[in-house]
Amino acid sequence: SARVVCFGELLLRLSAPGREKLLQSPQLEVRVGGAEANVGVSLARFGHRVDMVSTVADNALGEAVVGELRRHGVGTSAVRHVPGRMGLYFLAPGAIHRPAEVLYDRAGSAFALAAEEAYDWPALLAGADWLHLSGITPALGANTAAAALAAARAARAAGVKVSFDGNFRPKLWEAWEGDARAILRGLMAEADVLFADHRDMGVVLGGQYAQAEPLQRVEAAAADAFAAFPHLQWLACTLRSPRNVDHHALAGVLVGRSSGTALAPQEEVGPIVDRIGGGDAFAAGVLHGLARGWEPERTIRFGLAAGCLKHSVPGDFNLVSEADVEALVGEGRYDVKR
Ligand code: KDG
Repeated sequence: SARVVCFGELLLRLSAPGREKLLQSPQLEVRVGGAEANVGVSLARFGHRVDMVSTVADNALGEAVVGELRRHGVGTSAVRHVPGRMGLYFLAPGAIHRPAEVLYDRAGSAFALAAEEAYDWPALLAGADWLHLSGITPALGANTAAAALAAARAARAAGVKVSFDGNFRPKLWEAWEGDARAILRGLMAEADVLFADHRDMGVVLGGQYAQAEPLQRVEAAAADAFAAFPHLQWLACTLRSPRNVDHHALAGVLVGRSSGTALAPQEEVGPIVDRIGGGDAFAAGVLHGLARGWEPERTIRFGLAAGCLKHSVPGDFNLVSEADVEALVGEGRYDVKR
């Protein structure tokens, strides 16, 4: 198994039950989330040794969040507890003709305010095989943008592979007028594995991907990414076809610098129980395959099946095992030779 360090904000998610809107709901359900933590929980459940690097509030909420990660097998000894507040997000899952609502309440969180110097990266990365981080952390402000870049550079210098999920969140960048293009470019330049599609690459590289087929757009974006980022070996994404608020179809794409494109055929997903964290579950599934040294084809099928399975689990975490994912891969369309 691999040793993986995940760096990012731990959030409390407060969601309205059922189909309720945020403005009407008399009760909110509390869950733990955060894109990088979601990846970490999946990887821990797949048998890897995962450590979270983060900063939480030194109060009962911070303690609860850290306890939840530990419960799912993620190491939390590198989480800093400091005076301050936890970041929150509010969610109403939406209903017919009404999209999901996500409200962030995380400005000035303990994580967002932590200075770059708060993290001793050479020590935190000692013995690690992978560092996973995402475009959410640098979108939170100048401190976290600097910290994310320092982490990625330290990993590169130490021979730790860097996995970066674009996770482009315009709302967060707009709040502080951060230069998303320049900052994400700097981070992607350190990445070995990139989770990004043609829209993300359009933001970062300015490319116009107008090819007729979604797959061609991704392949064109991947070619630009390989040209721009010298360390990059893999680019992965899902292709999503919306059906309705309860249902979409997902296909998986994994493009290798030297191995070409591997595809996981489109799967119908629905009725959806909870789609938050689906992208993180996909990323974790792909990282699992890469860490195991599987063929690209097997890797992308496992990644897509992991992402699909997440849609059946309430909360942000994909609380499934490798065997659960393999069982889904084993069903017909996910016919993987072992
Ligand atoms: O990918 C899921 C994340 O969006 C969720 O956990 C919340 O980290 C989060 C964010 O910043 O949106």
